[in-house]
Amino acid sequence: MKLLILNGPNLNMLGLREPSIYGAETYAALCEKIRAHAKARGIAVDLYQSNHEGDLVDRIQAAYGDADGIVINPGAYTHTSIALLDAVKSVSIPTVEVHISDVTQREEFRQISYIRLACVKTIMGHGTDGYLEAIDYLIETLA
Ligand code: CA2
Repeated sequence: MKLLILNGPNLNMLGLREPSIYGAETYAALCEKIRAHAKARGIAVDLYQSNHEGDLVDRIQAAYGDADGIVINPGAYTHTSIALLDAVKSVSIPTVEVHISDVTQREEFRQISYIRLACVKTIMGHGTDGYLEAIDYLIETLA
């Protein structure tokens, strides 16, 4: 089984600013945590982060026929991007939406999620452990 782990804009800045919202773990440490978890579960993971919407669309399309599931934290594109929604719909790969923070407790503009319309599950407010929960959920449901 192979999962694609996608992160959107500014998630490469994790741990460097706003630790009260997003925690102190860096993006590199998050990647290591995900790789170790995947190894322990006996699955393969591809990790990709981009600050550019089109790059994320390209990476989702490239997963077609390659990845069995997608874990995506689209960052701020969660709240704006119909292009990412359409990309996930177009590949028909089971996709879990992850947010480090609990966006339901934040600003009004974070209350809409376009990507959610194409996702089989949303995990939010569990910090970076949410990525591992999303991986476990996909392993269970795809098995
Ligand atoms: O809670 C999440 O995971 C978010 O997807 C993070 C996004 C935000 O726009 C979403 O509403 C919720 C922000 C990405 C990270 O931005 C940083 C900003 C400052 C320092 C570190 C990361």
